[in-house]
This record gives sequence, C-alpha cells and structure tokens, in this order.
Amino acid sequence: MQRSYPPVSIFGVPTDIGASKRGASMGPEALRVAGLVDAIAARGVDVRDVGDVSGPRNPVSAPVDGYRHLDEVTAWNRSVFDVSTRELQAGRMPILLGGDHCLAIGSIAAVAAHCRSMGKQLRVLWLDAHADFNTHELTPSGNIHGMPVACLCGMGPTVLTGFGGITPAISPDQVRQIGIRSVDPGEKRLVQEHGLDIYDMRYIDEVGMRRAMEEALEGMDANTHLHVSFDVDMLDPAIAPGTGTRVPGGVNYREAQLIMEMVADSGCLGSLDLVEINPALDRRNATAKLAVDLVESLFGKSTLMRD
Ligand code: Z70
Ligand code: MN
Ligand code: MN
Ligand code: MN
Repeated sequence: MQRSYPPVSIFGVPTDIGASKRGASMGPEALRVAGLVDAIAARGVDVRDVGDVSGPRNPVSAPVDGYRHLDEVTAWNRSVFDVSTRELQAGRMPILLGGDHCLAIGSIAAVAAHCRSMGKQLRVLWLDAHADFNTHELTPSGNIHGMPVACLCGMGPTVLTGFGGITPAISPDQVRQIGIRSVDPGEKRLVQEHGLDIYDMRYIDEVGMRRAMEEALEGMDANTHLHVSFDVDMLDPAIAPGTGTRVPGGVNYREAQLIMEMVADSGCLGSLDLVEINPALDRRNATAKLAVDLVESLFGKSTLMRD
C-alpha cells in the first residue's frame, strides 16, 4: 500500500534524569549511529534531525518526598514540551530520541494540547515492560521514569501535570499498553482503579499479538492521532540487552515487527518516543540497531508489498 507520511523532525534528549541507572543519556547518539535518519529517509519520508535539547546534568541524588531529581525532570520536560509543540505546529511529526521514559510527560502533553486545538482524537500506544503508573506515595524507587502515565493522567506533582495548560493532559481510556510484565504492588491497585487497558505478556501469549494489537487499535479513524511511546524494555532482553531494567519474558522479534506493521497499516501514526536505550549496557549497539529496524516497519517497510 502506498502511504504518505508527514514530514518528520527527530530530536535528541540526552538525559537519564528519571532513572537510577546511568547511561540512557547516550541513547540519541546510539540511534543516530545506528542510522535512524537514513532509514526513515529511505522510506521516502522528508526527515530532518533538529539536534539535541539541553538541560541540567544528573546530580545522582536520593529521592525527596518520593521523587528523584524532580526539578531537573521538570526542566528537561519543559524543553521536550516546547520542541514537540513547535514541530507539531509546523505540521511535522516529532520523534523523541531518549533519554529515559520520564520525557514522555512532555512529549505527550504537547501532543494532547495539539490534538485539542486541532479537534483530533488522541490514542496513546504505550509499549513497555512496565505500566509507568506509579505515584510518589507508591513508588519503590523514586524514579520518575516509573511515573509518566500517572502524571499524564493528572496524578503527580503540579510541575509535571500542568504542561499544555490542561490537567489531566490525557485520560486513562486513551491509553493502550502492550508488553507489560512488571507492575509494582501499589501501582497494580492504581492501574485497576483507573481501568488502564493493559495487554500484558500473559494476554499476548494466550490470544497472540495480532489480536492484542487489533484490540489496542480498535476505534481509531482518520481523525485519530496515534502517539507511540516505545520503551525498548518491552522487547525481550535476549534481543534488546541495552536497557536499564531488563525483564525476562518480553516481546520477541516477530511480535515487535507485527506491532510496528499494524501501526503502519493504521495510517494514524502522528508522533513517537524511542526511549530507554542504554548504550553502556548494550552489545555493539544491537538495541539501537533493532530499534531502527522496527522504525523502518513503522514507516511501512514490509517484505512483500512493494511500495
Ligand atoms: C518500577 C519503578 C521503570 C524502567 C520504568 C520500574 C520503573 N516500576 N523502569 N521503566 N526502565 O521503579 O517505578
Ligand atoms: Mn517505560
Ligand atoms: Mn520500562
Ligand atoms: Mn501526594
């Protein structure tokens, strides 16, 4: 199928401020070295690398009131929000190269505000081993990369829930999570209370990725903006070792390709986060290379259909 994509703007956010393990700050360069820009350009897409956002260094400090590095996380997300908003307003598709997953607070808040102003429906596809639905009361770590979905749904500190002017930025019924297999006890209760739509690994094993994805994408139409937030720890650590929190039993190569192909087929892709690649823990940039391979499918590369 011949599909046309809007122009794309890639930007790097070199920080590991929301994590306790260091190294995700090197993710943007790893993705560039793995050939991300050329791979997207090869799909016939107008793609521009607008460079890196800057922000405070990682002070490597202990959590305060359940939040590690809250001021720094806020500063980085403000910049992410601003760049994402600028690119969306220019009619371009923002692709965030993380960085850790706390940065999705800024990127998705920007997308949500954009969708409101354009009268578009927003759907968030959250690809992850984790639900990232912790609060400062529930968190076992204080790491804010375990909290972005809760913050976006209005549960978090006001400095992180107010980007874009409307709180909450999104509601849980706009979110679909795929690949989940590690949820903390308090987080689990909160997820159930808010009815988050989670396709966990057991469900994927039982019904298969095709049906899980059909259900996750159900109800979208031509007026839907689909934001894909891809934490590479969704993938099985055997194929994606370069990430800070490896959880066994993840999504395999073929299932991951199918996710991306089905998103491409939806024709709704509007924005993307590529987060939690940690080159310090990787084998010869394998995880970044795999991410690039998957992004090619996201932009319509397929084996048999010539396009
Ligand atoms: C745990 C926490 C986490 C990565 C999210 C893990 C959080 N639920 N780790 N993504 N890589 O500490 O909140
Ligand atoms: Mn995550
Ligand atoms: Mn994760
Ligand atoms: Mn509180």
